[in-house]
Amino acid sequence: MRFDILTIFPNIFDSYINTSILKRAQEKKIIKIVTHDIRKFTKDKHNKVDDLPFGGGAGMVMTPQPLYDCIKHVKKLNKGPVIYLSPRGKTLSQSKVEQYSKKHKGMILLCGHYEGIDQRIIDSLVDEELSIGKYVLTGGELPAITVVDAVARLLPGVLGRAESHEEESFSKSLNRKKEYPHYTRPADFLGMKVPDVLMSGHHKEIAKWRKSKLS
Ligand code: 4GS
Repeated sequence: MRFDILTIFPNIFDSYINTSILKRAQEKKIIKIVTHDIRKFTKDKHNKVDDLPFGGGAGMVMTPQPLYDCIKHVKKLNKGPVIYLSPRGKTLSQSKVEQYSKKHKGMILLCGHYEGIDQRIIDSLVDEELSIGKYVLTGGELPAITVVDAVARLLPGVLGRAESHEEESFSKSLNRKKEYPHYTRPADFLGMKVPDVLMSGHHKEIAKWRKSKLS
């Protein structure tokens, strides 16, 4: 699956996408992640990406021309939906993440800054507005990384047995509930003991206990 990320801060992504599981997924060619610097598509001499809001008020708005040219350029490389990360969008959930991972060969993720982007870009080129939660961030970069990470880990071959997504919070197999608690060695840590049933070897009892701990 191909992810194209449109941002005015492409360097934000360097560390996260080139570490651990996303790094290995790219090496294995299961995913491709390409960042695009929106500022490179400016045409004015000061490379301005923002401007004052019509109607007045505080803050700046991302100006349409660089966004328009950048999105048009990326649409030639990626046939997936253009998704604008914004608190106005529908909130992301694990079932939505599963849909993206199954339905699409690619996604184009547009990161906003300041007060947001000119509405005419949303009306003409954005397929979907998506929020990662009901709070406000300084930019859409963390939401974009969140979407890439959540979708990529569901693609076949990305996770090994050690990081399996068979039984985890919000998975179908756990009826979309929060998962049960986990323990590892030592059996006694500073006097805090591991529940006896997990040490018993009774697989049926362990499954029953884990089910009882779902919420
Ligand atoms: C979110 C969010 C967000 C909104 C970007 C203010 C800068 C900021 N994007 N889910 N302008 N929550 N975006 O807070 O997606």
